[in-house]
Parts: sequence; structure tokens; C-alpha cells
Amino acid sequence: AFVENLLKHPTFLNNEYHTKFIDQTPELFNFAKRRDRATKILTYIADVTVNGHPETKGRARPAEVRAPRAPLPATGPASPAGGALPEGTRTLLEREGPQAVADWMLAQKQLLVTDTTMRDSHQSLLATRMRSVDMIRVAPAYAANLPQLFSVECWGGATFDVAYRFLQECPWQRLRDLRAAMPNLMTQMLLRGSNGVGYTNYPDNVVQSFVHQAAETGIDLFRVFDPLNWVENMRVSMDAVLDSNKVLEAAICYTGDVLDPERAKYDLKYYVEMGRELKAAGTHILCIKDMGGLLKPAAASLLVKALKEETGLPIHVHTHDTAGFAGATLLAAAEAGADAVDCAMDPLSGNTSQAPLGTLVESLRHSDRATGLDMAAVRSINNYWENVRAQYAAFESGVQAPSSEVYLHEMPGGQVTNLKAQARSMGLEDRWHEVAHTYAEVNQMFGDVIKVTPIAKTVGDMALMMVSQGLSCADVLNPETEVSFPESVVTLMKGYVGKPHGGFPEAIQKKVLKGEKPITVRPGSLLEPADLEAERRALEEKLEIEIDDEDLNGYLMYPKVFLDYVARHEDYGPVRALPTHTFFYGMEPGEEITAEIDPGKTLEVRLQAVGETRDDGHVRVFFELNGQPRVINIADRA
Ligand code: BTN
Ligand code: 3PY
Ligand code: ZN
Repeated sequence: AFVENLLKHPTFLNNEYHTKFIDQTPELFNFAKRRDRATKILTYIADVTVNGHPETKGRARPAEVRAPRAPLPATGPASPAGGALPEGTRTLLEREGPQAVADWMLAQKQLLVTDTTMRDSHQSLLATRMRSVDMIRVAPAYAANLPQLFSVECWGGATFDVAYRFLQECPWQRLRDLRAAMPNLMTQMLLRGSNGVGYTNYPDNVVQSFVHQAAETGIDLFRVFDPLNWVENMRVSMDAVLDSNKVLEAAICYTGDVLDPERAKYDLKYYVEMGRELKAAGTHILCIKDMGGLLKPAAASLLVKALKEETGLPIHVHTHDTAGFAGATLLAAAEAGADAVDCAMDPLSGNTSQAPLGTLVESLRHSDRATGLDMAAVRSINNYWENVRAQYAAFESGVQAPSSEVYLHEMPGGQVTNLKAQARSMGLEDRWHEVAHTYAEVNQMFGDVIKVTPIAKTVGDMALMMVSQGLSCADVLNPETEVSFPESVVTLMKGYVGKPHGGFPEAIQKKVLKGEKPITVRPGSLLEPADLEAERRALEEKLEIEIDDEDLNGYLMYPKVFLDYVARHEDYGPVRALPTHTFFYGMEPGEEITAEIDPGKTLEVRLQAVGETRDDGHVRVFFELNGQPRVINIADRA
């Protein structure tokens, strides 16, 4: 390796070599960096085999190792039969533009269906841990066999940072691959407005750059929301979508109960007014985004009718099945004239996820809103997802049944399980219902806010703090009591998330801010624009690698997460190509797997044996790589 390094070093190649060169050029000794990708992947497998994966240690294990097999696509490049793919919504978008998609939605009768399996459903059920290979493998079957789908939600929300952070893979590559495998279907993402795919406001040009990149890499439909339903704070991202000539679906976050006269803050007038503002802002589609699963059937009916009548826009309904009646809500919405709804494939539906797609299709069959989706295709794709879910046993939340308690706490789908885990880590597991109750009280103390990223987390932080310290809302508000508020609460009350409808109640805001003045302008307007090219150059110098536009946009969203990802990539290589079971559990002696690290470049890996831990604390792991013996020496940290 040393000679190889030496021969390739630019100084050496330029004939500037002299005797001191070797001493002054420590990178010649960076053998680790020079390892080829196959060796890196073997190192990863060896490490996980010997030491386990930190994310799955001590958690439930999949019952059996059965690599999920995707159903065959009936047509298209990935099909044995060949032939052209059927036309889908993306075909229309490419041919006639985003307004034509919206017009077509209104003009046709069938209830359009978005499949959320690749984004919201695993975000809500499996802590967002689904890996790209499990999505990409089935994408050709979607394209060929379910061309009537309105869209495939497969990107954004929490999936972006989780890909880098926990799955050691590039979210942009996921999108690129899905886009290529489903060229006829619209891809859809969830964008948190000026928070991008992060948890805090970014400079306007960072948000714009991100949206343009997402559009270029492969997003067709952007669902955009603001956690405070503050349209002012959505404009930069919405304009960027319009500017990219993609479909803009602006979302109204739903909270409370529009039928309850006691919750007058979020009444019908409030939602309709917001719908009008979003229409004026140029949205193609309106989304009713019920992230908590609070939208009851009668409320859906009322809201869909009113929004359609007042705006004339196509309406897309998103809800969660936390309480178990999401199907009833979707049917009521369909009856009231909703144009599209969100479902998840049956094996990843229900509970904190979306309602089951197959059941919706069957429920509407032979009705005037029949979806046109082929149930045989849905069933075979369901079978695939069933096997995929089984691999993620370690990330199951344990939620086993519907819970009408959601109408009390109003937590969004993904948070119920997150907060339970947080409570467990603080020793408050037995007091969950108290936490839920306190969460509802904190919501009222904050002025009845919308519980969605990032504010849902803020309400949760406050509730956990109060339960663990035995504080009531009266204690918190008491000027005599010293309270040390969580950082997220201070940020919220300072106005750095944005301006809530009706402002924050003075008592809590004053107490938190201790006399400091909150900001009242759009937080993004206070942030200096980023110097994108300077950031790129600095990063290239630091990492000594080329930083393309996707990398740069990932870095700007999550600097530290991105840098950690790159550093691990240096050690472990393209581990995204590994089967999910291997990624989380390593291999058994005698086991054989394949990993396609580039299109057409496949590694065949067989684990022969794992040696004994030697005196130096290392273990030798014996592989066969494409028929050739390879030995990896790994530190036993177990
Ligand atoms: C993380 O959890 O930091 C991301 C996943 C990469 C961790 C790998 S798994 C094999 C090796 N052993 C560890 O303890 N960490 C790395
Ligand atoms: C997200 O922001 O990730 C959400 O899913 C909000 O509902
Ligand atoms: Zn959702």
C-alpha cells in the first residue's frame, strides 16, 4: 500500500520527489484511506458480525432471515417481458406541467391515492429506519403494476437526516434511484417550509437551493407545511417549488376539532382563510395535513366541502390511524369530494401510520369513486412489504392497538412512540398517561399550538420536564417559582420558530423570556444568506474530496451529520448495498450474500469463519469475496 500511495502521489508524479518527501508526507501512510470499497464493506460486515450493530443491540431480532423478493413488474425495462411502462401522473407532469396535473385531478372522478409506505409510514412505525435497498427493489413493480397511483411519498420529513445519521447512506442517491425506477409516477416529498428537512429555520437561499436540488434530483410534488400555519413563513419554499416548475401542494396543518365550539381558535373560518391565502400564494393543490390523526369523519366532510367550495383547488387528505378510524375519515372525505388521499400499503399501515391502501381500494370498488388500482398488484406488493417489515423488528414501537387517547394529547404519528422512548429513558415509563395528560396541559399553556415538527417535540420536552420535576402548569406560571425551561421552549417563545396564530400567551412568554423581547419578524429574514460556493470550497479543502451540489445541500441542512457520514463512509464504503439483515446483524458462518455496489458491479460475499479473539484483542474474520479468500482483522469491542 505504501508503494502504491507513493507512486500515485502528485509530488512524486511531478518528479518533485526528494529524500525528505517521505518524512514530510504523512498521508503516504494513510493506508486505511486507500482501501478499496470491497475491503471497506467486508470490514463493516466483520465489525457488525463481531461487535453487533449499536442500533439493534439488545432489541428484538427478526424471527427468520428471508430476503424480501419484489413482485415482477409486468412491463418496463426491469420486466422479463420488456415493453414500455404505462403512463402515469409523471408522464402528464412532464408533458403538460404542474397546472395540468391539478386540472386533471379536478376533472376526473376516481379517488386518487398516494402511497406513503416509503416515507410517513416507516417514519411513524419504524423510527424512520427503512433502508433504500428495500424501497428501490420494489419500485419497478410500482411503476409497472400500479400506474394509477397519484404519487409515491418517498422522501423528506425525517427520512433525510436519518439516512445519513443512522443508515449510513446518501438520501440523494435514494431519490435518484427511486426516480429512475419509477419514471412514470410522481414522487412526493414532505418539506417543512423554511425548516427544509431540518428542525430550525434556514437562510432563504439555503431553502431555495435545497428545493431546486430536490426538484433536479427527482421530486415531482412538494408538500409544504409550516408548523404554525404561518403562510408568510411558507412563501420562500413555495416560490422555490413554483420556480422549479414542479407540483406545489401547500398544506394546512389540522389540529383540535373543527366541530368543537370550545376549540374556537381553529374553527372553519380559520382553515378556509388559510386555504384562500395559500391559493393566492399560487398553490396547485391544497393538503389537509392531519399529522395527529385528529380529523374525525364529520370534520373531514365539513372541511373538504368548505375548502373545495371556497378555493376551487384539488384537495388531498392526509391523516393517521392512531385512533383506528382513519378509514372512516378517508371515506367521508371521498364522499365530500376530496380529490386524493394518503394510504400506506397494508403491512405498514394502521396505528400511528396511514390507513391501509388495499382496504381503501376494496371499499370503493364498484362505487363512483373507485380508485382504478389493481388489487392483485396491491396484494403482491403487500406481500413484499410484509417481509420487509419483518426485518425491522428492532425498531417496532410496541404500539399494538388503536388509542383514542390521541384526542387528549394530540401528538403526531411519529411522536407517540418517540416520546414513549424518551419517557422510558428518563424512568417515566410507568407514568405515560400522566405524560400524555401533561402534554395536553402544556399545549393549552402555550396557547393551543399545532403539534407537528418541531413544536410537537417542544411540547414533549416541556411535558417530560414537568412530570419528572413534579411541576404543574400553575407552578410553571407562578412568578415565585424558578423554572429552568428546555432550550426548545426558549427558542419557541423567542419567536425563532415563527409567529403563531393569535401569538403566545403573555404569562408563559414573559416567564420564559425573563424580560427579553421576542422577535416578531420571519426568522429567516434575520439570517444572513449562506455563501454557497465558499461553503463548498471550504468543505472540499477540509475533506479533500469533491463536493457536488447534492452533498453541499446535505451539508447545509446538517453540517455535523453530513461530516460524520462522510467520515464513516471513508471507513465502511457503500454499505447501502448490503441486504438489511446483513447491515443490522452481520453474517453467519456459511452464509452467502450479494451486494450490488454499482450498477452491474456485484460483490458475492461468503462468510467462512470467525476466529477466536487473540491476545491483542483482535479477531480474524474469514471471507470469500467473489471466490477469493479475504481475511479481515477486527478489534473485538463486544
Ligand atoms: C451509527 O450508529 O453510528 C451509524 C451506523 C454505523 C455504525 C457502525 S456499525 C459497525 C461499527 N460498529 C460500531 O459500533 N459502529 C460502526
Ligand atoms: C415531519 O415533519 O417529518 C412530519 O411527518 C410532520 O407531520
Ligand atoms: Zn403524517
